[in-house]
Amino acid sequence: MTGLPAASPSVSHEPLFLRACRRQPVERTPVWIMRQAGRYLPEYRALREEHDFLTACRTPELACEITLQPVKRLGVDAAILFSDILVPLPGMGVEVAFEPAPVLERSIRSAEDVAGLRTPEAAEATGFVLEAIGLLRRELPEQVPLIGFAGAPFTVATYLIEGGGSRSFAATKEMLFAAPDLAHELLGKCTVTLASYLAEQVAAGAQAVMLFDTWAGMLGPRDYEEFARPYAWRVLNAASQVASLEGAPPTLYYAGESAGYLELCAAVGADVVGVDWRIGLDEARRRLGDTVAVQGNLDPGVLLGPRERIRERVAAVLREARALELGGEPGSTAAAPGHIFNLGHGILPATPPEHAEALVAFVRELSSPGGA
Ligand code: 1CP
Repeated sequence: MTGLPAASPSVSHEPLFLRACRRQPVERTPVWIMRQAGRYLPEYRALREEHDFLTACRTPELACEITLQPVKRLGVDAAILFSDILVPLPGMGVEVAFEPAPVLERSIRSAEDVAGLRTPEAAEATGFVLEAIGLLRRELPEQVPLIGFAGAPFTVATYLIEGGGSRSFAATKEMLFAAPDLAHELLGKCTVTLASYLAEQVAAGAQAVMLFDTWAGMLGPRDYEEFARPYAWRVLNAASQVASLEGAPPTLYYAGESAGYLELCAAVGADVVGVDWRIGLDEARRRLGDTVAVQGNLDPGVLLGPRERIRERVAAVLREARALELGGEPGSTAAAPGHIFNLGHGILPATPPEHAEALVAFVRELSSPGGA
């Protein structure tokens, strides 16, 4: 042995969230909330009165402060960088406005449009994100790891093709089915950009990375296999290969409305698969197998109901997470290995902040030993 401190053989000092991502034992279920920094928080709205959304994303001190807001108020077990999946687009050559829904300066539909897109290095195009990560690693408590994130190539490509959000995704589908080669070229360019973006976040200090494939659910399984999964795999693979002192970062993958193709989501190769409320966690676990951790899956709408209902529904999610664990007492809400508590999608802006606080407190209480 040298003078270096010995590496602890036990992992129990590792933050709960990182242990759950790796399916290691936990004393209680870690919890965080998708879109936990945002419009339901009065402190966020106050800051947004003085700064517009993009300025907040592009100013490391502001992004850092907003990221910390829910950590301070709610006591969540992970922080997610305050940014947006569309922040890399200006670097590709397409400006974005948030009104608050995103509106792109132009849509990308022709071969010429695709050929004109740039694939910038993250350090050049989005250095402010990397700087915010550096600030956050100094500010965050040791037990609260920082999640970096990106949109998955398919989901980001839908915004480029549609020129913003969409309900029918008609322009996207037209490209997929009328010009599949062009779609693959566009997806390839998004993949190169987003792989660099996510890998650089890890190099800057992100301790886990999450890929949002929010609109993948509008594809049938066969088209998901062709247009979404391989590109998501490439981005996560690039991020997980970045060597850091802390080892490979756990990877999380969330696809919207994924109940119809959950097995395919597992094949993206992430350590954690996000699940929404359209499927029970017990059934999700059965279909995903036990080689991945599962994150979810409370309906965000439950937080609009009263505290008693929130407690009851938190207990139900914890019980479902446990249902398939060997040796678990039936009906117990004690922490299930490989489960991270979250909503099944982003928190709604109308949510009373006290209800988000209650959610975190209930998960802590009910999943702790003797808590049920
Ligand atoms: O006015 C405002 O303050 C802007 C509202 C807002 C916020 C707070 C937008 C515009 N984006 C964000 C932050 C954001 N977006 C975060 C960080 C906050 C946190 O989680 O704590 C993250 C992770 C995202 C990711 C994001 N943006 C996704 C994937 C996750 C999901 O919810 O499915 C998607 C699809 C977007 C696009 C987007 N950006 C903003 C809006 C309103 C939308 C959705 C619009 C649409 O329906 O197309």
